[in-house]
Amino acid sequence: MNFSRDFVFGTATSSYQIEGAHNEGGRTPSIWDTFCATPGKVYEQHNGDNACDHYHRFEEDIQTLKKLGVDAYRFSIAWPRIFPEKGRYNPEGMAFYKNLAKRLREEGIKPAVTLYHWDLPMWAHEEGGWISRESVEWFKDYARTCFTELDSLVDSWITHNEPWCAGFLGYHQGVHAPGHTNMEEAVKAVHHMLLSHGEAVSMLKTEFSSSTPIGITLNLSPIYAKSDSANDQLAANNADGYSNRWFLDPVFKGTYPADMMNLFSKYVHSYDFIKEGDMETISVPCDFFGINYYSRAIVEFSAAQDFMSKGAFSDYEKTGMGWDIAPDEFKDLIIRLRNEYTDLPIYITENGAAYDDEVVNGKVHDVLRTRYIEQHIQAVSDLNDLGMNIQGYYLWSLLDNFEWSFGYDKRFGMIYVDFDTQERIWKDSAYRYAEIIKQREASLQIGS
Ligand code: PNW
Repeated sequence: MNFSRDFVFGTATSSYQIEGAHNEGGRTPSIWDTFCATPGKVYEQHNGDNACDHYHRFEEDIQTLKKLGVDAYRFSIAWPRIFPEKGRYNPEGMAFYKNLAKRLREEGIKPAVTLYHWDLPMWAHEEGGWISRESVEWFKDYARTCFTELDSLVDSWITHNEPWCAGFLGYHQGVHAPGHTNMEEAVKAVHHMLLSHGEAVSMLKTEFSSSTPIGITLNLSPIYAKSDSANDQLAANNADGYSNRWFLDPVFKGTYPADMMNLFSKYVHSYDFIKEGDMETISVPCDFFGINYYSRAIVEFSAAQDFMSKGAFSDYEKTGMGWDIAPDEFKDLIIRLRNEYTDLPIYITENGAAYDDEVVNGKVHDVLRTRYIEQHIQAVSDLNDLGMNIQGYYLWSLLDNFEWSFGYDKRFGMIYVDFDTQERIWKDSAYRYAEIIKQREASLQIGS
């Protein structure tokens, strides 16, 4: 492995997944609190009420970050802590993040901050949520407040995390909050999220004349057809359109893909929610591109599945989520992005794996996760040898946490969390990650 001195090794979390303290500091509910309270939505009706209690234990967690030796820590801000009601700013909520960012800096860790990692305030949802174009204005107010209070403490801004999940899992597939199953709503919600991204990027650069790098994070998955048949090829094209191009094209080319607009028009009765100038706003130049990579997909044609192609069997080894372990396909993905979309610096803002970890004599020998991480960091190194300009890697996740509809059943952390006692236990993967980070420094001292 070969990493330059300024390559960023980090780890990532998000507010609702780790903070807990759901009714403290003036926070009001988000759509995820409501979704969790709805029977049948989340595994054993788990919720983020307490999660990792990070809100009270952030000092301990910062010490863990320090011991890991990470350069950067990616966390998100809970919007309902900042604006618990429409138009009412809550300085107490902001104080938590100010302090967190300040303490990270004091410890030499760069804060990389995500504005939206899915916890939309309930008040905003009740006024139409992302389906309403007004959401763009609410998000701008929220972003402006965060920029005003935190820009001097933050090393990079991420406007949105994975609008595919927030939009399509939340409003089309119904498996994430707010649990709607309406494709027209989903396409509108995505449009407004992307618009709010563009608006926030422009705001930071013009209103704030800030030089803090800002970008968006997309979850991307390379898609392969099960066979050469024309039908399977079409299925792969459509799956790629739904998962990847519906986001890449507007952000980098200022257009939605025409083939997908056409397919979606069976559900989307009118595209007149796309106003003049919107596509220019969405495609405003950013400073970097964030990618969350977990797996690839193989699809086959199925008439019943419409544009959502059917997942096909694969004999690849799987993680605890049942996701194929595919570091080579990760390379395909990045090379494609370089060829077809962008020269911007890339950050892998999430990569990791869930497994059923077991504590034995106070230790967690997570051999499979450790190997997953090594393989993907090796892939990043290989990609950089090919000149792909990946500037950082954030491991998902620092801690076992609330894994959305899977509740606490899926553990993604390199640090094990006992959710009864809140004890944190280093898994072998955490020791290995610390070693990888350290070795990079050691080899550089010799080489330079
Ligand atoms: C991402 N899928 O979510 C999120 O950014 C994290 O909050 C999450 O914990 C992590 O990945 C692990 O899942 C995803 O269904 C959720 O394809 C679902 C999917 C992809 C990403």
